[in-house]
Amino acid sequence: MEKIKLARGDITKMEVDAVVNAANSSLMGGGGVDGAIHRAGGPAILEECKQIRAECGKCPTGQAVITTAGNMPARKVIHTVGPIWGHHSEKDSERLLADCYRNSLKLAEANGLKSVAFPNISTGVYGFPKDKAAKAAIQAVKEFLGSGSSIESVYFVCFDEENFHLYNALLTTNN
Ligand code: AR6
Repeated sequence: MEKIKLARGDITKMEVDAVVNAANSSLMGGGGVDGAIHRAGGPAILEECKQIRAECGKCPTGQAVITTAGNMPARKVIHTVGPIWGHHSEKDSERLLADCYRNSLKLAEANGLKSVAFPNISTGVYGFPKDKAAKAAIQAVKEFLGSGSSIESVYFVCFDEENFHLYNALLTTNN
């Protein structure tokens, strides 16, 4: 599907309408890509996250919220919370991970955003097996884009080599 693109590197540098953050349900920041996004975007992101926490409470697994992207080239950050591997059945984990991609794209659409960059949600600290995560992510995005979406491009931004090779193989064989 030509709307789906593969990129390698640091998601904080992406010139897209929205970068997605692999957050935790506190929305208060953390390590990995979450730390990188808050560092690159600056304190305005945390300020908005605090406001969301005050109004809506914690962000449940699979759900997504939106803030400014602060100093990053992107316009917005969509924060989603991936499942922690081992906390749910395998089937539920795959469904919750797919929810992250679907709900992030829904939120992008609702905000009139056309290009979205995703990191490989849950495949770092949260320990989701990378091959299973890549399959679930690609399937969820393809289904979403296939059902009449206003989103024009979705980037899978792979930071590590293993994910990049997995996505490269899956996207070239499935296209
Ligand atoms: N750009 C793109 N991808 C990145 C970057 C970056 N700058 N840095 C890391 N990755 P992780 P999770 C990749 O651990 O597993 C945080 O502490 C990384 O190689 O960031 O969903 C949160 O606050 C990996 O493939 O997120 C949560 O507590 C992917 O991003 C928890 O970690 C996801 O790894 C979330 O864990």
